[in-house]
Amino acid sequence: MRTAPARCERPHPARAARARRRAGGRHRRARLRPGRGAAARHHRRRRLPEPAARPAARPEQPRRRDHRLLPRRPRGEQHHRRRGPDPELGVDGPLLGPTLRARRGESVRVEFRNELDEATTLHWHGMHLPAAADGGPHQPVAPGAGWAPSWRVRQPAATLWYHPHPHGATERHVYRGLGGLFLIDDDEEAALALPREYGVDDIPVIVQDKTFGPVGRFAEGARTEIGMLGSTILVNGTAEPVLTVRTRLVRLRLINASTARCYAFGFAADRRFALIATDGGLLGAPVESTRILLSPGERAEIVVPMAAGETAVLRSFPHDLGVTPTVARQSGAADTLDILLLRAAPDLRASAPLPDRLAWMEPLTAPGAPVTRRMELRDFLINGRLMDPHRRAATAAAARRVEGHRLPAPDVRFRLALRFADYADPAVPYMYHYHLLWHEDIGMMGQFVVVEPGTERAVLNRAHGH
Ligand SMILES: [Cu+2]
Repeated sequence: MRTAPARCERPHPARAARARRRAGGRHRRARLRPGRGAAARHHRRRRLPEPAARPAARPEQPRRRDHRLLPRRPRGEQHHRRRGPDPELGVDGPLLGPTLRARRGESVRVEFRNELDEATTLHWHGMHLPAAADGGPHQPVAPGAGWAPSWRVRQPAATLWYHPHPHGATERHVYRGLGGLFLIDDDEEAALALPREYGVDDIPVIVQDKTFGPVGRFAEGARTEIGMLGSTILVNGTAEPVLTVRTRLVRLRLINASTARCYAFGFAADRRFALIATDGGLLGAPVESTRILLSPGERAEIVVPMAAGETAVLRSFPHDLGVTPTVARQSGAADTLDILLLRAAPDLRASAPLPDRLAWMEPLTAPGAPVTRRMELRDFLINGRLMDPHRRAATAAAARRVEGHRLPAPDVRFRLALRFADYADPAVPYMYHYHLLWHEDIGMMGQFVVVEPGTERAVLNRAHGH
């Protein structure tokens, strides 16, 4: 069982906000530039902050943990009107929010008070939980009101995150800064020789692209076909960050928390790293790689070997989204972006070598008669339709979250096997949607309820007023 190291600090102290504004001024009209020369800019870089961690319960404590979360504008913001109408938003702080942690088997309760002046929600992206705790657009929390979902953690160790999911405004709320990490721990992961000291050799890397306006505020820029693309990369809320590495192996938990941009993460000179986990948690074994493509909402954990005194720049490289060169350019797929400079200390602490095997993965076998649903994603529509809060599909008993975020190439068909094993609730739906958040806001979203086997027809008839 781990707790937060004492040296954790808030992700965005006033210092970071000032740094962002400075960066914003400098980057305002900057074109996206290739990452070369990053090493020469060390002196201008700022230490990568990691969000403060709220630890999981200790084994001797009751296995239950309460968290309070307050999405809000930064305090005193009303005194700074002339900076512009759209301040950044944060959860318990000026930007982003604390890292929540829970162990498998632990009960979590989150007390959430909305201190914004508009309705929002908090959605637990990737969490296996009852629909009523999901924080989708069906659970808006009015300004000044509260919401207190609770659930038991019933999934393997993984890097998840939380973000708002208000109907039609998800992109804006995420872009302006609401969101944070939710790390799940379990015994299986804890038994492996992996770097896991938060903020020391286990580093959250929340990647977002922003456009800064003339007064250093996030500006909502023009949208391309996929949504807004920013020319300044922030990691954990900080521009041009540097991470001092003190161990031979460093684990990076990469989270694409951007609203539209995909990233193909990798290092200069094709430095190899080990991919150890993706959205659902640990892989069966580490996979040596030089690139990992993450579309919005996706996570991956990589372990990077470092030598004493050297530097390495985590970049995003041009990647193939299966679209025409013009669309690729408009979608940011042709960009090279510096994400994070890793600078190894002159003396590195030894790390245990990575284990050959990681998690045991339960094979997903199709049941005798699976229900097949066809989804066609085309022209901003799913199956030719926009989101309609009154239309639902019912699917038999209980949910495994849909984690199929990858932007599919046109005319590519693929099959996903989804298993629904618990949490039937005929009244409250789950969402499935594009994680290009602008597309989601304009209606590329659908909903389904999970019901006990055999009750599908009755539930649908009731929902549609028959
Ligand atoms: Cu999400």
